[in-house]
Amino acid sequence: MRVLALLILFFGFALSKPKIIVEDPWVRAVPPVSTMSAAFMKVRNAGDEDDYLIGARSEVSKITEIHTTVMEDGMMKMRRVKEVKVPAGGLVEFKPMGKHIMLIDLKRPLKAGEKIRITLIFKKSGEITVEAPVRRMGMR
Ligand SMILES: [Cu+2]
Repeated sequence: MRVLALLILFFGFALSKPKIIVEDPWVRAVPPVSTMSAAFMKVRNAGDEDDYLIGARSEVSKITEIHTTVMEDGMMKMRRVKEVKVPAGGLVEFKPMGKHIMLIDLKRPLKAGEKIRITLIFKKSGEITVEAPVRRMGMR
C-alpha cells in the first residue's frame, strides 16, 4: 500500500506539466487591400502547471505578434505583449477587442472559408499548429 502511494506521489510530481488545447481558431477575413489581419482562438490548459504563449507564426504573414487591446484616452488601442499566461486549469480567450494574434504584412489576400496554418509557441509545451478558417466578423 505504501509503495503504491509513493509511486502515485512520485509519478504525480513527475507528470506535473501543462497540457495545452487550442479550441475554435479562426482568422478574420479582410478586404484584399488590407495588409493586416488577426487570428483568434481559445487556449485551454488542462494540465496542472502554468504555461505561457511566447510567440506565433503564420503561413500568410511576414510578421506575427501577440497583441492585447487596451483602453487609452477613451480609445481602443492594440499593444504588443511578450507573453500571455495560460494558468493551469485555465482558459484564455483571444477574441476581437481583446487579446489576438496579429498577422502583419500579409503575403497574399485571405479568402473567406480557406484554412490558414497558425503556429502558437509556448514556453513549456513548445509549438502547436492549428488550421484556422478565415471568417468574416460575426460569421460562424
Ligand atoms: Cu493587433
